[in-house]
Amino acid sequence: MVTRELFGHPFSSYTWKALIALYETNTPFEFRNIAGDEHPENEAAFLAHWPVGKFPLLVDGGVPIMESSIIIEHVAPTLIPADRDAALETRMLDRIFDNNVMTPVQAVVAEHLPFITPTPDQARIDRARAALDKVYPWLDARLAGRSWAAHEDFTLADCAGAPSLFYADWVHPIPEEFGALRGYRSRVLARPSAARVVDEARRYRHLFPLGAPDRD
Ligand SMILES: N[C@@H](CCC(=O)N[C@@H](CS)C(=O)NCC(=O)O)C(=O)O
Repeated sequence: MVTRELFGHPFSSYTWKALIALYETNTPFEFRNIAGDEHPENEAAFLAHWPVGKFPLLVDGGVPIMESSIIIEHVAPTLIPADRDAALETRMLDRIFDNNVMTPVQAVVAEHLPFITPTPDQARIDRARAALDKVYPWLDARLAGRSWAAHEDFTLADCAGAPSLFYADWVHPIPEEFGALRGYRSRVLARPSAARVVDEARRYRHLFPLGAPDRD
């Protein structure tokens, strides 16, 4: 019997992060889609567990678990290396992808969503783009010579790297000169677990408020 339910939106970056870990580890679960009005009962159940309304949310045997990184630690502990130093590096890169890539990406996207920001604030957009311009060279240097973000194997950090870089390149293209970062983005998105979430979300691309590019 499936006791794990993941509430999320198929086009949401943080939902992708949790889904990648679940697919990567072949963990059985039921996906409860909260997209639009497709399944109103899912949204009601989700908000009953987590009134804050941030997704994804895992409900495991009736117990709600919030925050994508914690969901991954809960369902897929093998995606954290056993070695302490490697585990710290994995968690650090996970935080960097979320806080220094995905957060500015979300800030730019929010400025293009009229129901969040009726009057786009160009200064806020410029600050978020400048934050991406600072982190791209750092990531490029950090990823040079590596297959995966934090370790020789695919980890939690790559679950965060795939969605954050997918959307970052749509919002603020990664310059050609950052070959290691661009190569990592292609590699992590070709990983079957990541390619699957990208494919499953194709029918939602019209929702991307800056206009989805005709690639990926
Ligand atoms: N720190 C959270 C971030 C989750 C998050 O920002 N999710 C977005 C969707 S990708 C969301 O819930 N947006 C709706 C909202 O903020 O109300 C995590 O890692 O799970």
